[in-house]
Amino acid sequence: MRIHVLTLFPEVFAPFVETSIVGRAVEAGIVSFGFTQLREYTEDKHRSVDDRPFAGGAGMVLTCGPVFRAVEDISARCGPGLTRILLTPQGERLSQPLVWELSRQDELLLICGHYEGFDERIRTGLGVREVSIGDYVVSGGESAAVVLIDAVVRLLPGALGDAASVEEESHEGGLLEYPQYTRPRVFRGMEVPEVLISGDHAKIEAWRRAQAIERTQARRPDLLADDGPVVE
Ligand code: 6GU
Repeated sequence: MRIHVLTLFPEVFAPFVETSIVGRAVEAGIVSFGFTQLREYTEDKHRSVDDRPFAGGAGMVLTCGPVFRAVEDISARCGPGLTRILLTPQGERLSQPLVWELSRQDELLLICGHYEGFDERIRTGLGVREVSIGDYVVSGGESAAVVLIDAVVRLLPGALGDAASVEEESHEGGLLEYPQYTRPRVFRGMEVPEVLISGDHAKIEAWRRAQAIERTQARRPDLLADDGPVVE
């Protein structure tokens, strides 16, 4: 997979794409990145990317010109399967099914905005998919892009050492993950559940599933509603 990022702050991505799972995936050739400075597509002396909103209102708005020129230039250097994603709190909320879907694309272009928002024609005129990372506001699309990149890259074949670990994580199968323990068996009087030391694999599996369901019911009943997983 190749991931292009259009941003006013390309420098914030470096430590992230060089570290941990994402860093190893880059080294293994599973994913590669290209970062483009939006300001390189400005045409005025001040290299401005934003302007005051028509009819007034708070803050500044990202203008069409630099974004259109940059997206068109990047697209011309990409294959026909490039998926354009605009990171915005108004977008479709990122979920594990959406992350899986994005992980199956060959090439992504993540467009990060700053300031108060985008000129509406960026949404309507560029054929973008709008994605939000949750129901709260962060100041720029960069931190949202980092979340999306991390969630997608770890699903690429070979990115995680242990293939089984993806399926057992929280949100796979629509449930939160069961509780986990490691040594020591007793820590400050807190014991590891007996069943996990029993060696009875069927019993352990049943306990884990029951714990996952109980935990999901207690913390995130919304995940069990309607089209959620089948819980016996
Ligand atoms: Cl994608 N961008 C910004 N600025 N805030 C957000 C978001 C994105 N997703 C949730 N909040």
